[in-house]
Amino acid sequence: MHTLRYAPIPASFYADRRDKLAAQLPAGSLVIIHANDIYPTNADGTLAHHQNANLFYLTGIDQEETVLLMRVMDDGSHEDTLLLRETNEHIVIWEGARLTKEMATQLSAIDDVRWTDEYNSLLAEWVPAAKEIWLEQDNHPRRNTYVQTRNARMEAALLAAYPDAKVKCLYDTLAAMRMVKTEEELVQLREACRITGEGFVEVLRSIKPGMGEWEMEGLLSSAYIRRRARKFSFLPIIASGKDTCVLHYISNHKRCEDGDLILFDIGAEYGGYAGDMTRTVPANGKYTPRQKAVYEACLAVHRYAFSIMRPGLKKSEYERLVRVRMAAELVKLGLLTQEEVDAAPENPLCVRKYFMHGTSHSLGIDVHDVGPLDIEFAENQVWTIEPGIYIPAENIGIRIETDVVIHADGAEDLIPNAPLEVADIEALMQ
Ligand SMILES: [Mn+2]
Repeated sequence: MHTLRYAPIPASFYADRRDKLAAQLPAGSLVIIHANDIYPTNADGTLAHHQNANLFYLTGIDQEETVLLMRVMDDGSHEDTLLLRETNEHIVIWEGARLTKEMATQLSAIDDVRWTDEYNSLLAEWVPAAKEIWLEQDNHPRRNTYVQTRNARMEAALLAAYPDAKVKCLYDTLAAMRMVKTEEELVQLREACRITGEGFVEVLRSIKPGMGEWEMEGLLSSAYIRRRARKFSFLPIIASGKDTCVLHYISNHKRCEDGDLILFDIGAEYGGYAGDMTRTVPANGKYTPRQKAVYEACLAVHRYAFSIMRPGLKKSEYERLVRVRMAAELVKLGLLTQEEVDAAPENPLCVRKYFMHGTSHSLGIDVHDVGPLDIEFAENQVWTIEPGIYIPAENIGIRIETDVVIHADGAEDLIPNAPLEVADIEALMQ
């Protein structure tokens, strides 16, 4: 297989995922999952294709117009069919290489691969025979979109053609599966995280006052893509000075100045999996005493969060414990008074004045991965840990983020190659 930039997960993983999904669906179920659309820009332009995460999770196929159909039979077995956009020698010349049926079988372990022109005739045969139609409806709790996705459009078309079809939503079942990573997925995530950290350290050595945030973005892009990342896993935040306090600053248009902090919230995407890391460093290679004090307070909270993350702890309880610890640090920094904290010592929401976001989100194929907002931590989940302290009046915004996998005895750092300690960062920048 020489068509991919990355080493793919073995096809047995995808067969196993489909077995596990089918085992949770009643006999007579028909699963239909489409690729994401390629979104238009203007004229004949398009955005890059970004595969539907659930389709990728069940097939490993990263190509537009792909469809997965699964039929759960009366004996509990399942018959899987993959529909691919047709390719031939003529299409290859005009549009570039697409997967052949043989390549798709190698990647997905699905033997029955056909071209997409069979879609409607297969539905005509299989929809009326199915008891339930299980569709990919993205119900992420923070989803916010006014664009109809390809899966939503195909659902509307299906219901128009088959008004009696009993439609069910796959979201919760697939979210529960995707929350817990397999060994094969951890291989991809470890590589995404390795690239994320290693590329950052390469760039860190060349930073100096006067450098443009965009120049650092360019160097990082090179450092990641040279290591076989496809791209950044999300729009990179490279924020100097006052913009370290802007949580989603992405214009990266300023030159950093002597005395500034620079906040990097960045990640590489490898093999369809996302890294997500934040480091906050001094433009001139040395923190001021105040910057250092705030940094070390944030790092203390980061290390505390890391130390308590373990199976069985509820996410909401973890966030509360982190707020308690953060409150103590903010009092030491003179940002909160003890009286403010004592008003609600068990859950000091007053910390939100300086730390206004959550400490952790799940990570996987998506940067903000699937799963309920409140959940119990469990083995083989992958989470970020990213406390921050933002003081706009002092042009100090500090966030320290790593990614971890949870084991029976606690969290393992997936980005150990990027420095955390003040002394280590300053040494690398000399
Ligand atoms: Mn994050």
